[in-house]
Amino acid sequence: MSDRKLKATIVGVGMVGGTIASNLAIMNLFDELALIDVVGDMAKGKALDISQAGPVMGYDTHIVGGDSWELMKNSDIVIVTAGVPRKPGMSREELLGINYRIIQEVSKKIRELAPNSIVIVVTNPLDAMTYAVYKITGFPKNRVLGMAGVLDTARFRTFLAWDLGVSAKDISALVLGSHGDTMVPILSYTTVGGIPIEKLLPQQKLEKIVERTKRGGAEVVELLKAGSAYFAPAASVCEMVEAIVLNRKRVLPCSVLCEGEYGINGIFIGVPVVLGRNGVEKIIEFPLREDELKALQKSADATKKVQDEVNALIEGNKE
Ligand code: TXD
Repeated sequence: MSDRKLKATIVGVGMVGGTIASNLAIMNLFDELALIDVVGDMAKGKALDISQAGPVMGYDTHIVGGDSWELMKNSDIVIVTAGVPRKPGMSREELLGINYRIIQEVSKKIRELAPNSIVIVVTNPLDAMTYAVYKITGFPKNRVLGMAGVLDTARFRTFLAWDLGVSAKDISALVLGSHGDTMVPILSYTTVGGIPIEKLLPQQKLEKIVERTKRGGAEVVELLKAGSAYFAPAASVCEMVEAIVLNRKRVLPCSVLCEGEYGINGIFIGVPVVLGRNGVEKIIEFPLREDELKALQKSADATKKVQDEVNALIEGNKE
């Protein structure tokens, strides 16, 4: 038997990162979890707290926390949730600049200390930050992916299930595109126990649900008053992690580098992929309805603009 230990690191253990850490411990996927945050004592405190839930919840994962980058050494999976959310009066460009600097530092450390890891990015603006990690680490494209589609799809499935009065488990759906206003819920391939959704709900109702899905994050933010959603985002990340670690070959929408698929080139955007031990094992390309394909390409155009800003930041940072 191999004595190789599986290790995951979470960089940024705020609301989303802390919840991911707790979930991963409960899921018993790793021998070791490392929690890194600029606020070192907070990361240490969360590591301690989650460890102490172990005897009750039935796990004995070794969990460490702090502000030292060394903690991530030799991780198999690195999850990046470090960043700041937008504050009132702050422009998206300002947020992009601040989070880019954080992502830049994190990416360099990943390259140095966890060179063989698979990186899952959560920080917003999601698709552009995933692109930044890809560029700065220099990792192959199968080892850098962003989480958004699983969350957006989970929200879509939840709303559909409520409307139909059925279990959300029986709703198979797909939300593609960028994590933002231009996301594309694919109605033509959404089914309820195998039945096409468009046969079960009138167009007007579906449009309302699509709109609510697009505002899914904002709706939670408005209610929480401080911060944004974290339970559903963390659960979504963990589903991706499980698919990779257990080599499940799950088909999930993730932000990955498209190179010609769906007519999109050189852009990180949400498309269906097969997730397994090698990370992104394959992008699944299938014929979309014309309006859906157009919406996906429009979403890619919007992402490209932000990605170009990232490119400018990368260029500006070269000595
Ligand atoms: O679908 C999605 N991808 C998203 C994305 C769903 C939910 C949240 N989404 C984004 O994730 C959100 O817009 C943020 O950019 C991140 C993290 O959200 P969270 O709600 O967890 O934010 P917090 O609670 O503010 O946590 C961020 C932590 C915080 O503890 C900081 O101290 C830390 O990041 N941080 C850092 N850690 C390490 N290194 C550096 N440089 C650093 N800077 C901040």
